Amino acid sequence: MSVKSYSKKLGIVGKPNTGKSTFFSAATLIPVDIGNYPFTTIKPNRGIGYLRTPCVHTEFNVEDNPKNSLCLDGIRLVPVELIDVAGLVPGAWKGRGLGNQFLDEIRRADALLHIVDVSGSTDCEGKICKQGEHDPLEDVKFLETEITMWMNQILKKDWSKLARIVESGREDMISLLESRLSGLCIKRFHIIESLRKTDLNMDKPTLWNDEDVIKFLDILRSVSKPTLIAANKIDLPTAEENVERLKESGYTVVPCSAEAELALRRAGEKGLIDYTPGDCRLNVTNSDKLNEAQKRALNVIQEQILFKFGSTGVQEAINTAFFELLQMVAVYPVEDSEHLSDHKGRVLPDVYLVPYGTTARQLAYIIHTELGDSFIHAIDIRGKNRIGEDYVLKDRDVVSIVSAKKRG
Ligand SMILES: Nc1nc2c(ncn2[C@@H]2O[C@H](COP(=O)(O)OP(=O)(O)OP(=O)(O)O)[C@@H](O)[C@H]2O)c(=O)[nH]1
Ligand SMILES: [Mg+2]
Repeated sequence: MSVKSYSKKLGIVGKPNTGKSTFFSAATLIPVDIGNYPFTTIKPNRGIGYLRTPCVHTEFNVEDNPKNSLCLDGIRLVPVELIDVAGLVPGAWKGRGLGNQFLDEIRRADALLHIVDVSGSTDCEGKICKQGEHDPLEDVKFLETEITMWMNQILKKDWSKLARIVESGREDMISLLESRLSGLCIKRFHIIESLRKTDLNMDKPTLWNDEDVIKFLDILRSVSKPTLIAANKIDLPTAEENVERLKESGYTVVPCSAEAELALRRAGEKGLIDYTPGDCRLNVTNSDKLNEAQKRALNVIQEQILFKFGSTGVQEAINTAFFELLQMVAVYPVEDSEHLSDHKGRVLPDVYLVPYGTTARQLAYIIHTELGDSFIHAIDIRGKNRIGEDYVLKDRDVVSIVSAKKRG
């Protein structure tokens, strides 16, 4: 199953030894190196994880045949791209550790999932320390600084030249920044939104001092690389209090145990348990094949993680990143509005993840340029009514696009 180019990428980031690769492996079921020491990962791992959303087939009382996604007992799993990168240590923007290599990998990420060791049992460089000794809030601040300083380094070289071009009236600030930062997946709307949030004079950039530039880039970072905190290792005793502290500090935080999720996914894959990622419970299906230690481990996960937190948090983190941070909606285009199928008769074949604000006609263009060009109107299957090109799609909409041309 491939992830189409319209899909967004989630970068899994953080200092070394926090559980990034464990999270990645749990989400993708790709076996990768996991180790209790810093810099286990050097080369990035890329893979496909899944968003979980209730499938509309139950509501429409039809049997579906998914093509670009999966459907498990009424749950649609929509593929998304995940990138697990090497750990980041303080000063990475200057090249410390695997510094720039790491930062270069997250250029193409649309959002970041910051895996924090919330138990505080690894120091700022990822070395094991006494449990609870390290403050995870420090890690959150440090990652932000590193990314802002990295952006600053990219821009600083040419800043005075850019500022002079703007003041001479040859090009405006937004277009200049857009072309300078396009390689970082920073779009025009990110720049406009960030400039709106500053009180700096954008017609007089030669007056901006170093601090002003950094202040602006800090805003641009938060707008263009929205970040979710995955408070990992909640299974350790020193974690809980830190989860609360992180939440109180205003960040979007999802408590999780990547290790527990990996154990459940592997047991599920072997047919030992019945478990869909994101579930709040597991069912042992093959108890004879489990030894006593495995039974105890599953019991601990059930009692101390699933019952207590509602899930392992891995699925919730991926869903929150796409649905809340990136404000995506999942829509089901169909060709045949009566049978909810494509031209081959496959029922509810595809789910498209599109940013909130996408219109019916824009969806047509995403599916096929020709479909966008020949768009006449669309049908909202749920409401059974005709919708125009400017209709803004909502999450779980099922739409059929009526066009002037029939696609072959
Ligand atoms: N207790 C506990 N340990 C975890 C959890 N997730 C990962 N670990 C452990 O943390 C250690 C580091 O895990 P990795 O996934 O290799 O961490 P990483 O962040 O990818 O590390 P680098 O690649 O070195 O940056 C391993 O010993 C894991 O078993 C968790 O949820 N709970
Ligand atoms: Mg790793």
